[in-house]
Amino acid sequence: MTVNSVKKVKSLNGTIRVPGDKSISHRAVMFGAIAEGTTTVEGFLPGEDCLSTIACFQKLGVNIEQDGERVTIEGKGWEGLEEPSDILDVGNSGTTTRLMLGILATRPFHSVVIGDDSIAKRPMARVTNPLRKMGAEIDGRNEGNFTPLSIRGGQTKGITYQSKVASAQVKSCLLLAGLQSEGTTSVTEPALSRDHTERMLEAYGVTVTREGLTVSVEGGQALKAQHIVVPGDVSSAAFFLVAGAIVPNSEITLQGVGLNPTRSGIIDVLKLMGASLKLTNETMVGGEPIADVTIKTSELHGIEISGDLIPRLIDEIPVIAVLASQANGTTIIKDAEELKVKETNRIDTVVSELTKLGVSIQATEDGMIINGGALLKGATVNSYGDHRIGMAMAIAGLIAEGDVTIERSDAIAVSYPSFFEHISLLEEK
Ligand code: SPQ
Repeated sequence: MTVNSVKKVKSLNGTIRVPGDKSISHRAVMFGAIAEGTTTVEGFLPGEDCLSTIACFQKLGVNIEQDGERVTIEGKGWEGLEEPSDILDVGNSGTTTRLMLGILATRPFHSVVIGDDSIAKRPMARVTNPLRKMGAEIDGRNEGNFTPLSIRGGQTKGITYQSKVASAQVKSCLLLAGLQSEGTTSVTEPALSRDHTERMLEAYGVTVTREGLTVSVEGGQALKAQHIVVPGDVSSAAFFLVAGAIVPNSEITLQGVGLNPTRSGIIDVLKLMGASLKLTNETMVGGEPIADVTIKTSELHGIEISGDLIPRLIDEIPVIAVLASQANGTTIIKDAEELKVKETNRIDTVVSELTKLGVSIQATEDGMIINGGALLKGATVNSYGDHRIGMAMAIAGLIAEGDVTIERSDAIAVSYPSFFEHISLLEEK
């Protein structure tokens, strides 16, 4: 088991560039794999999750070369995918699992998908049920809800689907299957989830129709190879935005952060809580808005976070809980049941681990209530194999009296392999 200890720092100052966006890196590789021609990716996130995506598509017969943040994918179109002779191991990645199932649903061959212990507990019926309705044959534990999953694709039919959850993985999975199905596929969600699939499919030459909360594609569409530049991951930036706001005497600039409005809820929350934050160099990269974000130590106050804001910051809630513990007053997080089906049950793990550090925090059915003004104390905590829990605890450690020792800290490499290096860079300056 890997263990890391974090000590209190006097201040954090300087400029860093956070790694490439995880959601966009996955999509760049998958879409390149089904496109015709050679796709090149710049700014790719070489985190474990995205490396799992590369390994799966290599097993599907696609020639992919990765060198750090550069990836070259020799796409041969949908027909270029081949029946894998080995199981497809998605590691810890829900995105790889659900989006790849959408692609496999239309391929006339058999594949077996497995992942780690965390993936084995995450619900897959949200994609396997609609994919079955489209015509794919899928089997697996608990009637196809859990990995290992076995899938045999084939000629599928378009679907009109009302998703119960605001999930980009459900939406993307069905849209990908829809691209090779008969007729139209439409997905409606209860609130807008991240729209990287829609934006990137358009960049790859696909026609995508959006009307309110409904996205549709026509079947029979091919993708054309592209050069994709991946923006910095706002979900990774969130850890340093919170650190900048809560560590005394700090000023941090994060360069080239992706600020797609479906992902930028953390910026809204920081502003609503009173943080001193500035955006500069706002521009577009690969169809996605980016900016440099500068944050300073701030006086914060508690707020309510709920409704349509939740899908725009769902992955940031663990570190938002750390932020809220340092605000004046109470912060209430509601409508966030989806936290229960992430790498861990993030309501339970945030509450249990922050309680160990001295935060007064209660779990609710759909979120948590965090009392501000906590004086954090050192303790041994556990990531439980969840990268975002590990990083949230490390950020708390920067202001705790006494060491915060994080068990299973290796999980952080799933999305941010250079996380501890970046902390030291900001400490040294
Ligand atoms: O890929 P994975 O494991 O599902 O990763 C997480 C994360 O914290 O990095 C969730 F646990 O991000 C998801 C996110 O929560 C990535 C994602 C995407 O790229 O489409 C969408 C969100 O999940 P969902 O289920 O709401 O669609």
